[in-house]
Amino acid sequence: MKFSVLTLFPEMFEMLNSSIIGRAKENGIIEIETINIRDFSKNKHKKVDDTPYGGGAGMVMMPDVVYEAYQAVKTDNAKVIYLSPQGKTLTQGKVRELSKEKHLILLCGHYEGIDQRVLDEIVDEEISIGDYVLTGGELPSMVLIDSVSRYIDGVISKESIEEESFSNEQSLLEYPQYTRPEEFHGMKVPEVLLSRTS
Ligand code: 4H3
Repeated sequence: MKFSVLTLFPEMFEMLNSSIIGRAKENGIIEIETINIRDFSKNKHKKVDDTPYGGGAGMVMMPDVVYEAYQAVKTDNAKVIYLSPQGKTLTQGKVRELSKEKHLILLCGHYEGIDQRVLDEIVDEEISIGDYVLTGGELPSMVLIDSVSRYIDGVISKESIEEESFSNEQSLLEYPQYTRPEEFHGMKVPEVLLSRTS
């Protein structure tokens, strides 16, 4: 699975070099490419945004710069996702569906958003990670990358995927977990679990 992230803040994605996702990258199981949208500005001051037509607060990312960045990474089998509070809420079912794709292009907005015309032209799906507004699409992109990567073969054990919450049709909830010591601050591990340490 390849993720291409279009963003003004590629350094934020260094977080994904740690832990399980970092190891999956090292092992070549997933690839995460970040593209700095600013690199595609033709303006001498590397400007990427402008004031909105019709007025209002804040700045809007310009369509041509975003389009050029997209052109630099698109492939024939890529699916383009725009992270926004207006999108369809990400669910575990959606995560599993996306994990079957070969190439996801994640478009991260900043400021007030992105010119609607380039969104209409390149975006296949608009996704939200929940009903709240963030300063940019970077954190939602990372949430999507993390959740989708768990379904890629070799990233985590098969058992972890099968045992987890939401993964089966009954939406079985995860139960509380315990490890050693057997007693902590006077609280004991439930008796029923003590004979079943694997
Ligand atoms: C996604 C993006 C929340 C979510 C986001 C979410 C900034 C999109 C700007 C960025 C637009 C304002 N906030 N809930 N913010 O998944 O470019 O909407």
